[in-house]
Amino acid sequence: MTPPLRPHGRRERGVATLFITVVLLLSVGLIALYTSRSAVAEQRLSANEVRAKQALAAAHAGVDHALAYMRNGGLDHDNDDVVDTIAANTLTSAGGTPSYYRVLYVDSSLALPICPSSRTGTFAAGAPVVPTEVMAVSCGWSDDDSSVQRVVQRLTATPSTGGAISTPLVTRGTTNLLTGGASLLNFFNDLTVWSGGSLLGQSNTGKTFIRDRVTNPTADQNFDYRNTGNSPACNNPPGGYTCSTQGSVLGHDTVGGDTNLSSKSVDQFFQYFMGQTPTTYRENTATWVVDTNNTLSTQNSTNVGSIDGMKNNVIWVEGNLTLPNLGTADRPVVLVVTGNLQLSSNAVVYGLVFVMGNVTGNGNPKIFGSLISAGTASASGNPIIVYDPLALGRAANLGRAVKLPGTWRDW
Ligand SMILES: [Ca+2]
Repeated sequence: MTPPLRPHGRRERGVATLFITVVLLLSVGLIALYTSRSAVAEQRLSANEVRAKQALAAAHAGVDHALAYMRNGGLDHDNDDVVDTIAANTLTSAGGTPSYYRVLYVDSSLALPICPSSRTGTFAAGAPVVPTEVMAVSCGWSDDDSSVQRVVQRLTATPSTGGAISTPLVTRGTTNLLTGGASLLNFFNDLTVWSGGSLLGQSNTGKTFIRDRVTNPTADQNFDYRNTGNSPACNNPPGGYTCSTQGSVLGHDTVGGDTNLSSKSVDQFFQYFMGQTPTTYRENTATWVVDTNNTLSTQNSTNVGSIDGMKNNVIWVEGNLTLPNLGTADRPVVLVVTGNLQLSSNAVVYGLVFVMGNVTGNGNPKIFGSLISAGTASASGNPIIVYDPLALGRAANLGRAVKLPGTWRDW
């Protein structure tokens, strides 16, 4: 008797079904595994992307910090001739995850530092030697240091005068500066006083000096034109100079009663020399604003002492000022005083001094550059003003820094 075939065929079909089921289950399992793996990878990718964005945003914040710092007092706030360092910063987001940045001012002629993988790693570069134009190199890190991004941006100062100034003393009103023992010197051209008013009250000790064309036929900028001594005298002029005006005998180097100056309003007079209206200049160009009257809505300080010894800044003083030491030959200043300027000291100033009010006093200051007054100049001391094209040239580009367009890069 042959055994029935049916059960055997049923068993075979059962095995096949089981096999297919197992294969299907395996496939589903593999698909599930694959999907979950790629979901994890995607999650990781998007987390990386979030962290990269976080780091880049932090790096941008660093550049903005460097720019804001430079626009408010320049690169050397403590006047030690060393470019300041900006401390490392932590940013906290709305979600509570922190990010970090460190930013350096770097001389654009030097190699730019790369960002360390850890936010506490070494990040340093040579200090800039040209303090009015620098590269800001900023590194940003994500919360876990897994992403680090670098942003580089050139920061450059803007013009701080309206054009070349060629006279040691300019006044819109009367020039009475030679009443005392003032000495005005110009080694480079034959103009020492340019006045909208008359030149009054010269004493025998007030004098002007111009270049001695016999000993110095050319106006060489390498000549030591700043060496005037403490009390230059007409019968013994400083080296390279010759006396032109003494007492009431005015030399050809003095111009009085010029209606081109006297017909201007104070604002027009300011704009003529500084290239902008006073308000625009204060808001966009001044790098340090002192408000002694406490009438402005924004200022850097209300303490006039905050400007003592400043270099490489465009200083705006709202109110009156007694002239302090300011600038050096290499790091001059632009000083704007909206009130009166008192010369009662032995201050030494390099750069351009612009006074909206009157110049008064009786001190013995020295100004290497130019003194411009929208009022009158009447001082009885022994001020010495030396026209200084080198200091003025450097003072002409000290305005509030901007990001130089086209110099941004995130690598
Ligand atoms: Ca410093």
